[in-house]
Amino acid sequence: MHPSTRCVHAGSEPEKTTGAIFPPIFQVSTFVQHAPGEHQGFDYSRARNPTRDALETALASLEGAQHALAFASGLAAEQAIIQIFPPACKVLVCDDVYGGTGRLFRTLYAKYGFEFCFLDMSDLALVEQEATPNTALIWIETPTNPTLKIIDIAAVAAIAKKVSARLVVDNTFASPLFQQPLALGADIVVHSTTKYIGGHSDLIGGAVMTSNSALFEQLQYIQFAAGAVPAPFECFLLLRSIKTLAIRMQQHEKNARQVVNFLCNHPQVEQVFFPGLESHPNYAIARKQMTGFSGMVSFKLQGEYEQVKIFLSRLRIIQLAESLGGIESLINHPERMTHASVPAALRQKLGIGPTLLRLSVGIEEAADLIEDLRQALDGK
Ligand code: P1T
Repeated sequence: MHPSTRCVHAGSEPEKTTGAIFPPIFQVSTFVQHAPGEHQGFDYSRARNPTRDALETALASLEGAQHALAFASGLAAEQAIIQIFPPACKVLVCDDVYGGTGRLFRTLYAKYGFEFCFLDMSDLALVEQEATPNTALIWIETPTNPTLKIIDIAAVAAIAKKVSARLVVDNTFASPLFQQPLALGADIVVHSTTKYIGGHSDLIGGAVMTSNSALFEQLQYIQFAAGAVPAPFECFLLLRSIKTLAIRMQQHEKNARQVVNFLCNHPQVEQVFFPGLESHPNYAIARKQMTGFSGMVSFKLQGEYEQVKIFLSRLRIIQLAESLGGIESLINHPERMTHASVPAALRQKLGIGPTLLRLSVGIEEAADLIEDLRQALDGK
């Protein structure tokens, strides 16, 4: 089935008792039992809820996975994954991860003895070198946040296999529409559903997908036992959002290409980062493993932070805010916002400096976005 059709129908079986076209919001905490322990598959909403079931069916379908689990946030989903692994194991993490992911690992999990090793995984030789036999987990985000490097998923999966490590791919930036990491050899996919899957900047959510039943059972137990589950209303909103994911992604990408073209030709713009540019250093891999490049674009302005601040203050349509993947265009200053928790030396190495901006191109008319950028850059 084509992904667009799956988006519309996955998890949306008509409701059994009434024939309602898609599942309602089961806004309940508990379910009546006929006798102790005898019920219809649902006993308490932390364990299972029909609206969440429907969402999880849709999420699995999107990633071509056997199983999916929904969480209260992207970071809650990440935390569930980390909890599968024994403390004191080595974890390779791509250096350009979302600031909050790095913070979760550095400040909350390192103290349990996990050895987190942050490295540039677009350099496969480095991954080979660091993937020693005590490596239990390799964690990548591709495209990376915020410099949009591309990591070769199939190649890293092969390295992981050699040392019997699990490979996790954070697929938030590409969305399941444009990249399918499980088919490329990843064991687990994680998403912040707050972003493209939710798509409307109106909820916080996370998801984990896998086709490995043993991993799924462990993750499901953690979801139940630790309890970071989304509310039924959030599940409903996500199900509703998924129906338009394909069409939104096409528009994000179309707009991003036009915005990139404008930025590349503006004298105030020093450098543009977009995996769909032939000049991008990882363009060949992007072409190989992605079917689209989504709406994320980063760029460096000429000058100093003061000029960047003026530029940001002049924007009228594009809003300065954290997050991404919503229908409205958002701009972010990674150094001072999303990646402020990254150690300064690493930020410098990654090029997350005072003039770097990250733009999440929305689904507005591209000409309006370009005009907004133009007037803010030109000051007239
Ligand atoms: O915010 P939350 O739903 O918990 O998701 C965390 C997360 C995980 N992975 C990636 C790639 C992310 O970008 C995020 C959250 N990112 C932002 C808030 C941001 O502006 O980059």
